[in-house]
Amino acid sequence: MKTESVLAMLEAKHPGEKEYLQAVKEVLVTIEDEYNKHPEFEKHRIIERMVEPDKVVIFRVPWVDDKGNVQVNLGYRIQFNNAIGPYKGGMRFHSSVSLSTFKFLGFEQTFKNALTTLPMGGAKGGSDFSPKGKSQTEIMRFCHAFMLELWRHLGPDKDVPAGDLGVGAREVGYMYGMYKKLAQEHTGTFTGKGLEFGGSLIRPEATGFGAFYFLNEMFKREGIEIKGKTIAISGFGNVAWGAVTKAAQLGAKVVTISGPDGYIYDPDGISGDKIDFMLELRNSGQDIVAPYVEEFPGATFHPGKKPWIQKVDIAMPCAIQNELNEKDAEQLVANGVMCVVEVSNMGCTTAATDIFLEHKILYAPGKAANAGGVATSGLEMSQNAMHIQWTAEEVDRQLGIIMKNIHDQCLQYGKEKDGYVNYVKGANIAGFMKVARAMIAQGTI
Ligand code: 2IT
Repeated sequence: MKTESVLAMLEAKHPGEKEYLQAVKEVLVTIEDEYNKHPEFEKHRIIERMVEPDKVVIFRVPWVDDKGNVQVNLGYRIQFNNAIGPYKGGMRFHSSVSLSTFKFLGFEQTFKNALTTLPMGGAKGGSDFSPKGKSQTEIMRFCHAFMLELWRHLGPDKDVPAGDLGVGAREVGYMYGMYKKLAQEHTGTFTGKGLEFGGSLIRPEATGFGAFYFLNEMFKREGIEIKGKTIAISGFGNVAWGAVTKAAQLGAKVVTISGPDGYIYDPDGISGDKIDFMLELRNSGQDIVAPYVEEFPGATFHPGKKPWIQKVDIAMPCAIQNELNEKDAEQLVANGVMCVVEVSNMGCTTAATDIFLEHKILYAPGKAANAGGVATSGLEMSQNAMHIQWTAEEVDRQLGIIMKNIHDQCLQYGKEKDGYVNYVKGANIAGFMKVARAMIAQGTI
């Protein structure tokens, strides 16, 4: 395999799919050497098969808003790869999405899910529907309209969606409700469900908690403690909330959160009722963080700015792809950052990641660090299949074990001669190996 020729082929076939090509390139560059040690991969054309989704479903979603006007959105589901298990991955509702967004997310999800140790294939989906400023009934009507087409592509052992940006427990509830009615079964073909109808304890916290369990493993190797460290977090949604909650439990100080309107700097640290206020901010449906300073006047709001200019020990992007760029990375390094945990999917640009690796900063890529979310979705699927509910302690314990296991897999392939661990390389190769071996075992399909 030659990375350049595979990329040239993809660029010609899929021009303009920027995020997708970026995600593929990042993986190819890091696995090339290992790939070429295994002639069977080339023989089976594994990489040419793995970079293309198994199937793409795109459909029209017409619905009626509160004023009686007809609205038209696009729905997507990318069933990327089911070599190791049923398709699994979240749904994103955001005005900015395109086919490229979902293909990059589905591609990343395939590797991430492989790392979780659970039998889950990769998928992603969603819509260009923007929940911002929509009423509760509009959101419900949209979710129901969306499922009228998507339901036929789903199933508990076929394809199991969950939440992502713009899709939380409320949206999952509406989508699952319509799915259940149409499919005439209640087997939990969605994760992130409400606790009353098959949801798992700890699933809401899982992505943020898992990122800290991963960070803890990285720090343990270095003999560093999380306690007392200052942390910059971006975003204020579900993932950021879980991360801030765990940081406070571990005695670290989170000094920033952010939204599309700018970032909040709170020198006293975000803990206690400030964490609860994050939920209020999100529930307002306005997608802004500025109201935080009215509630907590010790903090300052920095309109239009990103939190990466603050001097902190740890940076954790928790919002959206490419939210931390080359300049941000340079700034963080100049300010002496010791660790960067990419919690959003592809939160760092390639140039930013390269800067962290060049400076030998402890750097965790999203597909390892944020895998706790989908891993706990896998645990929700297990509970549904067994018709039982585990305690929060039990789910949290299993999440901890899974994150440690992901860390160990990264070490296996990412350790360099000088002892530095390139977690990007480690995660990509470990995820790739599992999917590749499963594909070869199943023949050319
Ligand atoms: O990016 C992700 O891993 C998610 N949005 C969670 C997916 C899931 O199926 O729980």
